[in-house]
Amino acid sequence: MDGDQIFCHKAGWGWGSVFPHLARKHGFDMNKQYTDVSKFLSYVLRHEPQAIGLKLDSEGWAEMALLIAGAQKAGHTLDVGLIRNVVETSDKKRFSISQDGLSIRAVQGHSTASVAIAFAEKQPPEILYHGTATRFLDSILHEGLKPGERQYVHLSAETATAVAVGLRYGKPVLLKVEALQMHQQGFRFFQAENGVWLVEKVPVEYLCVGDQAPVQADV
Ligand code: HQG
Repeated sequence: MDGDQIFCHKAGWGWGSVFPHLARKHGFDMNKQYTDVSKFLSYVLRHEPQAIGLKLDSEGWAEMALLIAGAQKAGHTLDVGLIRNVVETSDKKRFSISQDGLSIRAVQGHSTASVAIAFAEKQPPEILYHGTATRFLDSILHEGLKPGERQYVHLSAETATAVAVGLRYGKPVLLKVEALQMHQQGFRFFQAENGVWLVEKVPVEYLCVGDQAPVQADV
């Protein structure tokens, strides 16, 4: 799984978000602070809510107050302002906060079985992309793309995002997915609110490596 499993155990995240000018003056690295908090949120809202005694509903929502209290007990000081800043500045818009401001959820990427978001089914574009590392290629070309510990295989409409995802695991390789063709043949596609495309699996015959032709299935 990705780096979102790793998070910083340092307490005292709160003040830099409240006094950003002081944070800058004292050389406090807010980017790092936000990244640490984002990884912590990914960890508890996608994978291990029970690690801080948190319960998610089936749509993935957690009560903000319980999240903050659970985090505090585990030694991580959070506050609503800091969480809002992290959510608003998230490059991939990983999280969303409910309209009443009382709840928060990860919009995709879950592995926890307690969450089953009812994503709306959607027709995908002709081609979607998946970024992976060269070391996984043999296995992928043998058995297709599988979701691993997550609930879905994640695909993106842009090559740059896919390559960045692949880079996290080693030398990146871009896979092209014949998404529309899959859809026409009965595979269900979903799109999370941050634009990430989700599908249960991608059989090998719908995959191309870079610009190559689709792979012949092993049957
Ligand atoms: C690989 C990021 C061997 C797959 C992104 C990937 C995404 C196989 C790894 C989100 C395989 C799973 C998800 C097979 C797939 N044999 N390896 N048959 N099938 N794999 O982290 O897609 O920054 O669960 O290629 O934006 O890398 O975290 O999935 O390398 O949406 O918010 O198995 O993570 O979002 O890894 O990344 P992951 P992913 P965040």
